[in-house]
Amino acid sequence: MRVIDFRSDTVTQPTPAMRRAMAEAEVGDDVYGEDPTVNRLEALAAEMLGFESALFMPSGTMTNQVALMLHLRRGQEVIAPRGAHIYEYEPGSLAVLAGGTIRLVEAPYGVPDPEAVRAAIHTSVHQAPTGLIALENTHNTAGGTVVPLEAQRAIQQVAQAAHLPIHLDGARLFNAAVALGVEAAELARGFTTVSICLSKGLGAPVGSLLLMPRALRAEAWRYRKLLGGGMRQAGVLAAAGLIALTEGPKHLARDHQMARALAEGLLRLHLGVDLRAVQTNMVYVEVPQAPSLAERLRALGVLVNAMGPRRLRFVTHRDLEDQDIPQALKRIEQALQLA
Ligand code: TLP
Repeated sequence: MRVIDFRSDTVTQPTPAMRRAMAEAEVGDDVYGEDPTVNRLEALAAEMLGFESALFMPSGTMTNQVALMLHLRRGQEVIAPRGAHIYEYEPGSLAVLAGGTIRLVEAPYGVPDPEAVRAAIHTSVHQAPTGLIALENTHNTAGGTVVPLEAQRAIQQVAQAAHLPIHLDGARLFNAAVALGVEAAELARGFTTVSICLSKGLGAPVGSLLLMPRALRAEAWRYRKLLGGGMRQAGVLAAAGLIALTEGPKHLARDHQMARALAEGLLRLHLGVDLRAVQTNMVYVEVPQAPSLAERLRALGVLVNAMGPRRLRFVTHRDLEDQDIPQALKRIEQALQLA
């Protein structure tokens, strides 16, 4: 039985072209800044996203955390949308590494109201001072939802007026760009720092990049080192990353179509799906007992993540075949009958 894996877009395998590029990569010691393939990847990412500089790291968690360390002083607060990955799935790293705390603002479909962001900024000496505003695009726990450009610009203006830096967790920025039909650079513009992941829908085995102004790079480099993120001949990874960055975005529209078809199929099975939230490559489903349904699905060869007691998450990605969607729907119907 073919196993259909919807747990995440991180499960994608490197393509044959990536594996070839990895085998043939020209490498050097990146801790000396001498890996030509890493240097090429960083230069290309900076150019594509309209930034002065980029730094390659092993994970999205590390790029986000280095950004938080850059922007926050001990005891400062970051304002972030409810459900933000930096809070929900980076296990206390903000407190441990940056010494920061967080203020979450309501964010229906991942989009905070700019006025609520403005109101959340602390200026009183009796409260934790605000040091940073953060956004997430696409917003994972809101459904892989896209932050519209007008909302983004309004929140960036709030940050600017308050002289605050603004960070974007753009782990799936290219999904947002494809959904909105704009260049990723357009969505990256106006942020102080942006983190992007090559290892999700873009298909690389490992790797994320932090985009930033040149003036922040030396400090970011030091924090990456502090976290143990110096990777020596990392060009073998960057070689796959270069293919992910240039070829990966072309596959995302198909991922989004598959998510849509899956969501519509799940609705036909009378499952709780909010179609309005299905904007990219994720489908969240409300069910009474998510972990036990996930277990039954696993037994039928469909892998999904239970994100809490009553939510299942399906993520589509390039390693799924067209037939997998109707096939998965059949197996899901079967699992529901077993309940
Ligand atoms: N998210 C993972 C899990 O941690 C939930 C996933 O499968 O979706 N920002 C966002 C918005 C993310 O969704 C993720 C990964 C990260 C950052 C962290 O990236 P990695 O896993 O490379 O540290």
